[in-house]
Amino acid sequence: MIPKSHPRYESLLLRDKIVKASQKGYLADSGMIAHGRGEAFDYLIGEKTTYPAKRAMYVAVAALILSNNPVISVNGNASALACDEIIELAKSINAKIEINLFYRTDERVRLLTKLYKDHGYDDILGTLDDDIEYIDGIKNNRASASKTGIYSSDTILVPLEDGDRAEILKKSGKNIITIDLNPLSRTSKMSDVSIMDNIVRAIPYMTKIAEDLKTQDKQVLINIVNEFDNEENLKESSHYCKYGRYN
Ligand code: PTJ
Repeated sequence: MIPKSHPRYESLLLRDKIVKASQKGYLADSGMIAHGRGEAFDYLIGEKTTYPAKRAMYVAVAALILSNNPVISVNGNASALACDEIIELAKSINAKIEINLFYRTDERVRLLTKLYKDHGYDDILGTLDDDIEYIDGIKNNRASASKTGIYSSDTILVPLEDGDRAEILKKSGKNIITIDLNPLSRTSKMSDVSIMDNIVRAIPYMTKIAEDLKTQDKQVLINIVNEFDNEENLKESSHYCKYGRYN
């Protein structure tokens, strides 16, 4: 039991979720290391959502609403930290959710399918029964995707994604949105929209934005997307790693 008065209460709660996911068997073995790296970046930015991250979230939500087949890709870490919030975002923007694991095993897929079911979501893609295809014919796990989900999607939200997978998705011509606390990661650099924020803050914020943007004209959303420069925004984001905590 973590006392609420602990100065690192929020951070310890997230660690606890990660530890429990590991004990339940759906976190990748290296999921804790990935979490630690994210935690370090979050500490540097003062554990607050920055202005450039908010800007990127507006663009991301606009792009997802404009898409024909938007998909939210989920892995062990994202599910451990934000399963309910991901389901809520998916419903609000009419996106599919797909299990997409870097370290894919049948057992982890089975456990994640059950997790989403237990949280009231039955339509998850990428399950053991799903029709899996290989992007651009690359016959390895990193290129596997559900036929009706990532394989045929135009825009994919890939939080906490490994660089290799992001690269394959990007090369296949898809619009890639990431949530990654590391602005220097290959995934952040390669994506069309990079949100440098903690997934636990970003996803609920995006759901709020969606409620607003869904009521706007299509042209307003197109303008939001077209006026965005991801490279510039990432540069601005990375300044917060140096100064964020001292603001
Ligand atoms: O569940 P699997 O098999 O798909 O594996 C998931 C991990 C995350 C282990 C796998 O994709 C991996 O190895 O990823 P990387 O290369 O460690 O990249 C994860 C990125 O997410 C890093 O840049 C971290 O800084 C970032 N990150 C970690 N925790 C968070 C985060 N970004 C946003 N919010 C977080 N809470």
